[in-house]
Amino acid sequence: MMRNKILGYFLFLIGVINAESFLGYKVYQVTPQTQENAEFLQKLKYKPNYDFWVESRAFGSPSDIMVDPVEQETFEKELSQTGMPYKVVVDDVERLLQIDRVDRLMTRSRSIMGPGQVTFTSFMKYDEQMAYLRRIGRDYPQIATVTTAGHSYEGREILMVKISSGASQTVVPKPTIFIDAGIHSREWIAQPVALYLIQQLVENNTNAGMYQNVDWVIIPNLNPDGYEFTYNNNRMWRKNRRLEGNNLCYGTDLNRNFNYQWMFNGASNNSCTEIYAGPEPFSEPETRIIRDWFLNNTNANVKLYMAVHSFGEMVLFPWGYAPILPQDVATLRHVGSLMARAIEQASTMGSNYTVENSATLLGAAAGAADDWVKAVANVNLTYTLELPNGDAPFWFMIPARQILPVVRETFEGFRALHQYIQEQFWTSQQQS
Ligand code: 0X9
Ligand code: ZN
Repeated sequence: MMRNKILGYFLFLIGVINAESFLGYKVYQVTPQTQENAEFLQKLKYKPNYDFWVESRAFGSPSDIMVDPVEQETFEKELSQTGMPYKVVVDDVERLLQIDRVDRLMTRSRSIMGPGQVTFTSFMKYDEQMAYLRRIGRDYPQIATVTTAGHSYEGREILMVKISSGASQTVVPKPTIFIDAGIHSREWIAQPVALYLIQQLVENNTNAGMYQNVDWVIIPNLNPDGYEFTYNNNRMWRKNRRLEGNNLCYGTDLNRNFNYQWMFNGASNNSCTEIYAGPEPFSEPETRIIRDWFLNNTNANVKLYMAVHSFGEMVLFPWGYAPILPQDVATLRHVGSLMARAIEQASTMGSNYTVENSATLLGAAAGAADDWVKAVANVNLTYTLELPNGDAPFWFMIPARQILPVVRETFEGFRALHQYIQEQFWTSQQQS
């Protein structure tokens, strides 16, 4: 035990030494009042050194933007010129990271985890997550099929779990719900939400009804290179870790890399921004995994796709490339609300979800997975789920003690989705 602790502190120190420093980075809360203000903010997204943690939802609703020290003087001058109200809500991001590191150290040393086990009281490493998936594949071969969906750029296996009671007895396959999480590596509550869904489906017998008539395909960590990087080097890393050609900066925003209205809006060709769309659509191995799965599994009968992100308590639906509402907006809104209300009802932390078109609510962002799956893979119901972030002001650095309340309430949202999909798309002839 003592040895473990000493080792833990040692690793902590190594972490501090290896970590990229955010000393002097500030987070500004800026509130647009006019169209001009909103356009000013929109332009900042295309600049390196500005990282949007919270996107303004309307006039009068603030954006939280992390700004590099080298830009702060210019930024403050520009803000004064525009007359936009702002305040500094984090004076030094490095302080937040210290709190996060200590939280991780303490919670990891407390949660004793054997190989192949899962925990929701501390943040698991990529290897631990994959070991859990492999174990449930071995222990529950009748229900859970664990396969390698593909590899990340750095060669990490990206595992996928299919949960099913068996094939349909008719030519009509059962309806499928497809979930992926972790495309943005720093959104650390997303991967546990997917892992908890898997655990509850496979290991909690009272939920066995949830995979009798509906199949689930779940990728709990779609960006493992980014995730490892957030664990070891830079907690704020969002993109993958590929360096393209002579680019100055690493990483593509995988959620700008899908080939539907690619680069139309809200995406950048500058590799140093957080929203770099990559040199071309599907330039990244991680996004090709999603593309290839859908193209190779047209008979999977996917009825609902959800990308799990954080944060903001939102169920977002297409289109995201522009504030255009799809024809079936009423159904999208209805099903999204079923999920949102179920989560709120189960919530012990007062979660309050907004169900809305993503471009209307957050501004346009083209090349995201939800748009592609709807437009090209022809799944009508596609969503991006933005989870809660726990106690502000920790933003992405959600404390480990809040994993459990979030994963539990979100599971109730998945239960509501399952119920809808079963009612709408399953007929008794498909019984296995
Ligand atoms: O910008 C994103 O990729 C998502 N928000 S996040 O803060 N997690 O980065 C929202 C994506 C919404 N969908 C589309 N714009 N299509
Ligand atoms: Zn995200």
